[in-house]
Amino acid sequence: MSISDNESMISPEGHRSGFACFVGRPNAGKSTLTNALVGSKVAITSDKPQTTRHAIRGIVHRDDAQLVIVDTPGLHRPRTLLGQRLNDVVRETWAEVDVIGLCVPANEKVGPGDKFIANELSKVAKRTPVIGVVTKTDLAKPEQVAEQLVALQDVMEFAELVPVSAVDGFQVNTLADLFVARLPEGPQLYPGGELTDEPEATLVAELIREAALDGVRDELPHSIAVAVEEMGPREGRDDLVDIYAFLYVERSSQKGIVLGHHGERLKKVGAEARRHIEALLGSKVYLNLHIKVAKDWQRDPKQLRRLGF
Ligand SMILES: Nc1nc2c(ncn2[C@@H]2O[C@H](COP(=O)(O)OP(=O)(O)OP(=O)(O)O)[C@@H](O)[C@H]2O)c(=O)[nH]1
Ligand SMILES: [Mg+2]
Repeated sequence: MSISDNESMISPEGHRSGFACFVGRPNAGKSTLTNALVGSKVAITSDKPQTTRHAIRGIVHRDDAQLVIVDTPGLHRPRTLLGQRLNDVVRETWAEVDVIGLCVPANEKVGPGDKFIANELSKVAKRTPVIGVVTKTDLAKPEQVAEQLVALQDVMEFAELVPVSAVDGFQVNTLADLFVARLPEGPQLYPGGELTDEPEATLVAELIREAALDGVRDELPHSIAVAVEEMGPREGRDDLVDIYAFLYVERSSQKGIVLGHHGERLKKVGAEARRHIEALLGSKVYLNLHIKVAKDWQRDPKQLRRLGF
């Protein structure tokens, strides 16, 4: 076998690889779309704004390409230090990828938030192609989708515009094709079958946070953070993983809400999270979940650092 044959095994002729990121205002459907593209839940989702708090990589494996999707936090007007940090993550991410997808929901008018982001992206677009992605088409009438595509043409010059639905799968593969077409030729970046490079403990903490977000309102979703303190197989058992995690809130009044009457709410959150964690780890899980007050952590650099921001 010649050297060139050998090389072509590592990186077959025409094989592409690289990074695409989703940006958009909170709740635009970026994480749900990331999961739909990857075909597995790598990012948590919720109807609360600012669910995503770091750049999450999801990997799409195809015969012709390896596409790494980077899901980012929703870009927003920051009111806390955490908010500023999240926005920084978005800008750092879009500066590094091969192609950007700007997500705007089909069922909401193009607003100042979308225009603000588009305006910033216009500066990046000279270097990096930006694809306009109209999300959640299943929630809009076809006329509304068409109107949204037209409205988006006014906010910036896109390399492409595509309507998709992560829920019914409409054009999800088309979007993958559009991304892949803009990746450079190159070999696989991740081993076959790897869907994300998120550490297991992070995925677990996120699943707990997702369960905790369900049913809370107003400021509380923003105040919740979760950290896994300890995680490992129970001694002498290969079918049971022990997980000790802290659920942080910012004020003691919030602690009561998360706990619920006689701790009922927290129990439900734990049970729901455990179901998802067991599916993720493929084993039984004992989850020990404790609430802690970390006063105003969203505004405190020291506490933010401790929580990984
Ligand atoms: N019907 C429908 N709902 C969707 C679709 N995509 C997302 N959603 C819903 O929209 C809400 C927000 O979705 P996310 O994927 O968490 O949004 P996001 O843009 O990642 O939000 P942040 O992380 O806060 O920036 C959730 O309730 C999703 O279930 C879709 O294609 N169709
Ligand atoms: Mg998200």
